[in-house]
Amino acid sequence: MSRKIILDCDPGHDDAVALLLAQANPSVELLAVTTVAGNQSLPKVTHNALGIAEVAGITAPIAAGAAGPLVRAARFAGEIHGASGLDGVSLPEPSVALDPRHAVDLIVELVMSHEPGEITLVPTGPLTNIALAVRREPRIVDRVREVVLMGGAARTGNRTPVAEFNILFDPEAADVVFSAGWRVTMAGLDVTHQAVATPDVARRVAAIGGRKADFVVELLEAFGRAYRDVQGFDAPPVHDPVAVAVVIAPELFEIVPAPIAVELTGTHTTGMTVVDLRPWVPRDVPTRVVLGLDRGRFWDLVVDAVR
Ligand SMILES: [Ca+2]
Repeated sequence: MSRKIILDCDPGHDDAVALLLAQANPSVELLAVTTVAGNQSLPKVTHNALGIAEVAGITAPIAAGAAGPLVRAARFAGEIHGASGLDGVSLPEPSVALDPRHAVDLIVELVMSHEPGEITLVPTGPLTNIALAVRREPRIVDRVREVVLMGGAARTGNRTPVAEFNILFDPEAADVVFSAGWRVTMAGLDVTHQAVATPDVARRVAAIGGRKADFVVELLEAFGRAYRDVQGFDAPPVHDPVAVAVVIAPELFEIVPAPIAVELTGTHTTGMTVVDLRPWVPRDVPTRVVLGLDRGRFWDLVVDAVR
């Protein structure tokens, strides 16, 4: 039986791969795509989502959400994703129309109109929309099956020594989501930095041919350049599809229950996800951290999705 998901994203090169995977893999059913400011401004990431939907053949509703963090000023990720949020990639003009509903309303509507435990939320951007949905309709906490998110880090950050971009962009929203009491599975940098797209991945995708494959090859090249220039990676870590893959095939991942708190007031640690991995700490908590993956089989999922 396929798992119903709502993908909340800020495309973004790696969000694009997450969307392709979610649309094509038969183990998940994409109910809606919602957008949030993060990698770039809300109009830009929403435009990108519509263009990606065109390439990926997504027919689910696409709705725009929060234009900025709950409390703080927005700081986009232009150095990685460029001025458009998807630099270096040729995007078709979208023919699908944006859904008129606000993303937060759409999330609440879908979760409340499905059976409890049916819908999994998969956020791959800042957690603003998800936090707002919890505030707007607290009953979604008991109805959502699980939140599987890309964000955070148990060990090393990227925006700061300890903070990952999505969480640092809106730490107050992340705090709401991590402390709500529903099951949260955090696929952060600990695992996504292992999900690197080495040249053999690009070669496999290129060999498929066609519009979708060309799009992904272009996207991996642009992402590769940015990660080489800015963070010194030989091959780019493709973060966001990891969260989708955790829903599709959890057996490919090392997932450990652990208490997770979001640092809001640290002098040097704001936006850090504090993951308690001390062995004697009780593990009967609703939060889990993903620490490892079967890299080969992860890329098999992505390559199959493109095919
Ligand atoms: Ca993202």
